[in-house]
Amino acid sequence: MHRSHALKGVHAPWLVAALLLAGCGKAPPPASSSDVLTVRIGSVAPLTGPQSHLGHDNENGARLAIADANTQNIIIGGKKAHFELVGEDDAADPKTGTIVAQKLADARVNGVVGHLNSGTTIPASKVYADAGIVQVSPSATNPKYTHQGFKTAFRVMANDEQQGHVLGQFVTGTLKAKTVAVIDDATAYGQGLADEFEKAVTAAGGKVVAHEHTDDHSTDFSSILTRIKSRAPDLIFYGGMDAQSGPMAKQIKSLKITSAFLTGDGGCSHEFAQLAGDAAEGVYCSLPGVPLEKMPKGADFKQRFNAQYGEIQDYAPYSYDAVGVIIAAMKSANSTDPAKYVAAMGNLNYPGVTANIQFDANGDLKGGEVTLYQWKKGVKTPI
Ligand code: ABU
Repeated sequence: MHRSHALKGVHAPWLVAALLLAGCGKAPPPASSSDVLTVRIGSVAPLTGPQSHLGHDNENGARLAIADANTQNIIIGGKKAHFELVGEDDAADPKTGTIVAQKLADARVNGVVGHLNSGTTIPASKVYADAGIVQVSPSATNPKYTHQGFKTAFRVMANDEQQGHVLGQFVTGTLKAKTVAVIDDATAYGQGLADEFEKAVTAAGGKVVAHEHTDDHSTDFSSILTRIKSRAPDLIFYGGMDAQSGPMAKQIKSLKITSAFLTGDGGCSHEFAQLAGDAAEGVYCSLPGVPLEKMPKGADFKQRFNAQYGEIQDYAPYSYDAVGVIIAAMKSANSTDPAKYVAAMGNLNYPGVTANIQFDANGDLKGGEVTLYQWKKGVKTPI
């Protein structure tokens, strides 16, 4: 009698079954009878501000990987995994980066792809390490990120020690530049790469005649460039992002500076060519990895990404692979719990879009490559 009263108005069938079974002395079914396992992967990048085009590029790379994974009927721990992207905006700001990282840690996401910038990735990595959450950056290249002893930190591209060395060799060896001027944006990435570049140039016998600093929001470099013009270097190197390298290339041209101009990966995007216009012609830049057309599955990725999201800026394929390695490790460990699958990250041999991905003991990509390009008629051409 009492029981029928209790059931009145109860519409959840599992609850009715549970109550009836409890009355029969049998164990009730679990609260969720679903065979679907929801797996949440955070993606953090600047989605607002001057780098938002790069942030959306990263996020869309991750989004495409998640959409692909959801078509693959992936079973983890006996359940069909359904992957969800949790996108967050850190505005390329280190403080916001740690706030957003804590938000994802509190939400207990199963893994994180990001952040985009070294300046946000490095402080955020401590938050993820403390929470035991696996983090894979698709684009942060400052070596410090993977050299802090955090077992949760991984990256899927060559770091700036490698990039700076290749750039230094290129300038002194291939271009035969004797004097260089260096400008950086005073960020972990820009200044870090500029310092590595300067080290490599000096070690190869080149002379650094000026080293100037700007920031990642400036767009007027006329006083810096005027000072550099008076030193007449063979080459100007910029360590920073495309929102600065584009206008800088324009101002180099308008000030009739004849030095060659070279930037690292942050200044080497599709957006650079848009911002620089015809001043892009002849500019050199470097990108970790091999050209997209030489990547194992690059052509297919490009065609599918272009159809859904438009031009690739820089790092979308790496973001795609960052999701891929997390899921591969989950499958290998048969668990979506970072504490259980983190060990599998170190044993992966993952056939990604960008490379065959294996990590070293620090979480860095083994055998990472760097490619040099020159802009020719609006096309970033490998040299
Ligand atoms: N790798 C260049 C852009 C991202 C960063 O390291 O800050």
